[in-house]
Amino acid sequence: MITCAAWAGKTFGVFGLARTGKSVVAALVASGATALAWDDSDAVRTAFGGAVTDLHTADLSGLAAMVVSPGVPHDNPVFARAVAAGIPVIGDIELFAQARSGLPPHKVVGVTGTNGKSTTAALIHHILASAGIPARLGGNIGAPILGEEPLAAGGVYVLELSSFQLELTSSLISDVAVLLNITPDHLDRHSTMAAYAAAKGRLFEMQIPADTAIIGQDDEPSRDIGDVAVARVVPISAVAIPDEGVGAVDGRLYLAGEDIGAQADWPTLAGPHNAQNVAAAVAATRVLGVDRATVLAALATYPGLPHRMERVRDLNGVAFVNDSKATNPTSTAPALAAFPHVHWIAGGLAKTDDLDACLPHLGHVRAAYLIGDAAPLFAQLLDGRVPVVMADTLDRAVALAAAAAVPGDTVLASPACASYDQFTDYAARGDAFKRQVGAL
Ligand code: UMA
Ligand code: ADP
Repeated sequence: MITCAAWAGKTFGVFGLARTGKSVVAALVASGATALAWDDSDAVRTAFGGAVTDLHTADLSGLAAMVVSPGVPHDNPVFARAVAAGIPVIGDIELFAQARSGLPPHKVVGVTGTNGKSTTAALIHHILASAGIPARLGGNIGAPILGEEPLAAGGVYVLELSSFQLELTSSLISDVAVLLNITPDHLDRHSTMAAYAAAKGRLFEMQIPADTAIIGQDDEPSRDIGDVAVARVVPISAVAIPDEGVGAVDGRLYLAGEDIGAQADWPTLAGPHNAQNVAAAVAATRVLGVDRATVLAALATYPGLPHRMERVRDLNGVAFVNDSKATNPTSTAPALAAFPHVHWIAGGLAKTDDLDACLPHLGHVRAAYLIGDAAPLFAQLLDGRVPVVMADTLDRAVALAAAAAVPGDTVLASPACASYDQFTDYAARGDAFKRQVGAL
């Protein structure tokens, strides 16, 4: 666990008691601070087990800060109450930033972007580990960073950072900051693309001149962030060879214009979306001093992450692929493109009112099996383009798709939607898919 002497004797509000909140309470208490903990859900408060304080009614004056979980929307009254009481509203990443001065000398890599954050952060961590550099992987990937053990001197903390976390962070200086891409997502929370892009841009605003910014060039909102105040900006692209940056063309990757290898040699990193992730990870680890041969060898041994194009089972010549982490149309598009004959399980809580990013790849889709809230909307959007089956639930979708698939086909769960209408999160949805496929 990461603790901080400066928190001792202070009192903090901790709002939200799921993964983030629990790690925050533990780190504060272990540092000698008092944590006034609250969660709006009765069930979560009960599961938490410890003492709770209703932060909607408690006197907040004198608190050192209100530490809010990233999933709590900003219209929750706790934000206005904290502001009215004159106390800062922060997140667990800001607490980590505060704790850094007490940690042995280290570096931080911050990774953000709409899609590919987890893959890129995990790949950077894997390359560093392959190079023998002590490293920790935490943040939005599902491992709150305060819950991790501190690293010895010379270590690197690799943080996956969501826009929600960045909005609650004001002093995280990333030695290397990575922005992969910005496409429409989370617009229920951020209301406009400009506001969403601004949240991601904070990662670079917090940097100092000695730091490095690695910035995706393949979409306009990301390119717009390129004008940052650091000495070194490394451009990355999945489709072009940027001068002095890392980019891909026709399945080959180039570092400052020099050919460094073929994607075909990196089995878990196929597809143009992964070319972007690899470019970012190569750029980041080269900046951190890992030699080229070690980087290349590590790309070939990267094991991949669950719920991202995860091949679950081959049954009678039919492949079953769990891509539950694809929670918006842009992240589903590369999955549809990757397989020639797809029985596509899609739906859940829609994040956009279109499927535009997926439309170019519908030629690969034999049928769409629609589940959850978005099923009627998606049925309308796909009408006349591919056969549509209203499956309603994931288990029916798996059964119907498996019955229809013939050898050579792929049953792909890549929902292009959030999961919260039917599951606790994308991982629970992916686990359910794997269980149902296992039972076929
Ligand atoms: N809550 C309230 N009041 C509210 C809203 C929520 O009390 O008005 C409570 C809920 O009852 C719940 C807690 O707040 O107990 C939820 O907090 P949370 O959603 O932040 O849950 P955590 O388990 O702490 O997970 C968070 C991230 N969740 C979100 O950003 C939504 C996790 O990212 C992250 O892995 C984890 O911290 C550790 O850093 C998940 C995610 O979906 C994977 N992220 C989004 C994404 O990747 O697209 C951004
Ligand atoms: P994040 O952590 O940002 O949600 P992940 O690495 O978990 O991203 O990948 C989620 C899904 O997004 C994957 O299943 C894949 O289909 C898609 N994806 C991954 N990387 C990219 C990228 N660079 N651009 C677009 N889509 C991507």
